[in-house]
Amino acid sequence: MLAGAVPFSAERARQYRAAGLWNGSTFPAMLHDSVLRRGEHVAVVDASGRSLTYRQLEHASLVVAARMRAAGVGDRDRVVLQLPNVLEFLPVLFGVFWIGAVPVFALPAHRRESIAHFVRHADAVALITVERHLRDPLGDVARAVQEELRGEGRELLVITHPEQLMEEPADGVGEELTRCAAIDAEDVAFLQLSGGTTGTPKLIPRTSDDYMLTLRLSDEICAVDQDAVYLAALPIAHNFTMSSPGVLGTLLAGGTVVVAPTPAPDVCLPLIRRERVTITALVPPMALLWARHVPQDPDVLASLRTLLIGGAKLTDAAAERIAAAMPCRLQQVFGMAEGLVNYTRLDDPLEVVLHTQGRPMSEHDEIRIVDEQDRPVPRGTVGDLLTRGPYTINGYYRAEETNRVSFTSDGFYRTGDLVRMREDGCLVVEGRSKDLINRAGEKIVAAHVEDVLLRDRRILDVLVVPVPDDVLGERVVAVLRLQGHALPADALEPAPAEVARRVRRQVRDSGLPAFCAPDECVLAGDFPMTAVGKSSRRDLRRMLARRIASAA
Ligand code: J2J
Repeated sequence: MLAGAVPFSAERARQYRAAGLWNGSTFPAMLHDSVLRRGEHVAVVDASGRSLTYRQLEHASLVVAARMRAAGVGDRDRVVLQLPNVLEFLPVLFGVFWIGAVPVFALPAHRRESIAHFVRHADAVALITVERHLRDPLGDVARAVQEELRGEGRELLVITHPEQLMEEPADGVGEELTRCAAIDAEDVAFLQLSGGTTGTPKLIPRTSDDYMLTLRLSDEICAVDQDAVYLAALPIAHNFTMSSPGVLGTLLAGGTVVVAPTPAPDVCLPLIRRERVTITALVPPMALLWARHVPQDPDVLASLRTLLIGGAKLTDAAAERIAAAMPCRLQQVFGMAEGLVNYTRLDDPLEVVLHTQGRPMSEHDEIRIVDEQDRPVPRGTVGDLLTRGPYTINGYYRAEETNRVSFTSDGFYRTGDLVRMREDGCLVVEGRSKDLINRAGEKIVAAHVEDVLLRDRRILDVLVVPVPDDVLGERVVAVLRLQGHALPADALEPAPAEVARRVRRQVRDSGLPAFCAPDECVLAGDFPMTAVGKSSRRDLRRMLARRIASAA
């Protein structure tokens, strides 16, 4: 096992093997299987229409492997990938797998501090990125990180033209260079990043065996087969887009991956029509945006069968809005890069699809919902979600201290999510344990207030956050984006008195306790986003704190 990763206990590993959950498959083997079955089928196509068949994808990844190996990258070396959604993502990824190196998945939106942190923390030997993505000079960032490390006496190989890695050398790629590394499926295949909306991302070691299981289960639950055409709208590097069922689930099934440079509807809707996309995945704010831009022409979305929504809470009101607007079925996904993934099922009643975050993928997923003393709460009561299972990690990479608080002594991961389990076994996410607003001792679930407010069609989106208050401890602030009220992206301004009155009345009339009514309402241009496009409460709280400090 890669040093710094926490292995499964021998007993649990034995059970998972015996139950056939882990089957020894690896990523190069998975791709080769698909080549055998689907060699001439298009594996990946990008927005400009460039494409690779399965055979071409495998060949390109062998060229990448040979070039990486010739550059001195070898078995178990860590390689940070900061690649946007470009065609090269897949050949580079499989090339890195092929030589037994360990990719670390940075997101295009990560800034220099985070990239430097990943490189140092993983002790990476190489960083592969592009010169530019949208307006971001990722190449400059990479070279700045390289300089920084050089100052510490460390060399970092930086590659900013991944397409050059795919160029066939004039004298071919020697057989020796393209020999696949001997890969142990129970060892770490890559380091994924934690997606929490707080703090610096942690590194998550996932094994081939455990990840292959998530792909197989996801394909089955989402009905992804060789006819699937999956649109990667969110960043491919994110665990949701990568595996639920995502890009890798689609390649496992022998389908086609369509790569979109951004999830914006003006980019994605034409791609859906052109490539006859059957399935895609979005975070809730983006799904709400799509729902407002559904084209009149029914042909545009005619091929789309499934829209997966996950990554952050989809409130009931938002779910209803999206279901009413989108001409396809919805599937909610409540997943985490640490492992556990829950889905609503394709044959679930609409009520379940709209109002729950589904249930675990595997019957081997162990779920505990507990109170502050780690005692199980009665069914239906909100508590902290703990989990353990055949594809959930046992510890973050090189993080002994964090692991002591993030895992129980018997190996359950503390998700930090507040959930309740309904009688039918479905989970409902009520918030993050840290997101509770504590107003003079009254605990307020931000998502409940947001849900009530989203029922008003004039409100495009809303975040309810706490702001420190001398009297109350924390007061409740609703930050609103209003229909027909465009503001500059980073604007925050007090809402007109009549809007604030309406908002308070709406919360009180909803049956929520009176203390849930926002003490203050603020209008915003855009919400700050995390690297994958979830609305970031943490950044919004910071912005509000700055605004309050400058007003004082
Ligand atoms: C509420 N909160 C959710 C949901 C994630 C599939 C889908 C998403 C992710 C992901 C993923 C939520 N409702 N439907 O990896 O494979 C919040 C929870 C969770 C955290 C994990 C996948 N879906 N969340 O979002 O590692 O708080 O993974 O613990 O980025 O997002 O974030 P991340």
